[in-house]
Amino acid sequence: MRGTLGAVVKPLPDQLFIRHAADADSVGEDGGPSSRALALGSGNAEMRWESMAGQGYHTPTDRFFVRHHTFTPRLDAATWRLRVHGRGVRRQVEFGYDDLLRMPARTLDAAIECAGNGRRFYATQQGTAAPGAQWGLGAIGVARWRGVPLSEVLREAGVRDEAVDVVACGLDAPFERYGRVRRPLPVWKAMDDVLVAYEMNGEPLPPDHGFPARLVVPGWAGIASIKWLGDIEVCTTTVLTPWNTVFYRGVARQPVKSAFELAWDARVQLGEPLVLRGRSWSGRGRIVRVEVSFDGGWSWRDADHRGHHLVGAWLPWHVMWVPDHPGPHVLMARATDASGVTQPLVTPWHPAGYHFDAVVQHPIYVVRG
Ligand SMILES: Nc1nc2c(c(=O)[nH]1)N[C@H]1C(S)=C(S)[C@@H](COP(=O)(O)O)O[C@H]1N2
Ligand SMILES: [Mo]
Repeated sequence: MRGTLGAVVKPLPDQLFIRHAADADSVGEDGGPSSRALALGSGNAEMRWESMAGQGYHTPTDRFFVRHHTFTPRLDAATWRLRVHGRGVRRQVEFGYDDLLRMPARTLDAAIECAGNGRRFYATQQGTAAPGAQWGLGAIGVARWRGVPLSEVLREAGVRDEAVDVVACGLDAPFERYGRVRRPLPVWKAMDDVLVAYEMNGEPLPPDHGFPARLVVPGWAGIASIKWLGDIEVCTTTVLTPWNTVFYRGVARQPVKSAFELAWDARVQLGEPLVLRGRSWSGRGRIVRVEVSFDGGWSWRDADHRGHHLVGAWLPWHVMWVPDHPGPHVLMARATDASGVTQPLVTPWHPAGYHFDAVVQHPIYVVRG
């Protein structure tokens, strides 16, 4: 038994995270409300992008964003069970933690990104605030996940031809009046590239990220990647849950986005050559081009990259720049993905603030040395 009790909640230091206090008055979209917001391991925290500077391809676990509807449950791997059942399978099966560890394992480098990532720019760039946690661009991380393909888990139960939706349910506390956090996946996606992960960046999954096991659904909105997995129901009809009707309605694949590995309002030296770094990603395929503007979008320059880019993860890039006049500047980066979509300057309004894919205006100050 390699498992432990999921008892440790990770610290969220201010150098690595921006916390989003759950607001008791906000609607229950991504981020709120929760009167339990003061409980240990509750609430939401996004990664500060400057904390990715100098890091490798993956987001270190200590700075990977955290998004809970309630709070981190303490689960014991020794008694934990994953149940697979429903009309869409031939037989009900149960897996313990050790059963999963004994099954054929796969490693997957993939991003998890909240559908509400970038929500605050609806207010700051487009003048109309969307309700919910006011995420900047830090509600994304890329980790090396290891676990068992969901297709293998489902095969043990014998998937019927009639199967339509696969509903994954978490073991965390019920969210308000909506019950346990759960979300249907179409069976084709469930059988395609989804992982039942028990490891993150080479360690057992930490409690905040779903110990003992979670789904990792590449390219899709974070809500699909159910943490603290306890139950998978395979259904023969389309399923409606609060998490595809009241919340996260109509979101599946994530759009294309870009971020600089730089603090907001960063100070840079006048006249000093600078290598600016960032990353771009899309749930619809690889990034094929990244352009950067230093003059408010009048002119654009191609960023360089080494082509290290996995489907379902991100492309790191860099660009040289010599700031030639002091004062406030705006940096902009825009990416194009393999589906041919380039980040627009304005995102169409979304009432829940999902899918903000417009070019983000990143303010910096050029100062004399
Ligand atoms: N059981 C359960 N799974 C969940 C959630 C939750 O609150 N409970 N939050 C979802 C949402 S909205 C997101 S964006 C991701 C966040 O994953 P992370 O906290 O590991 O970054 O988990 C998803 N899975
Ligand atoms: Mo999310």
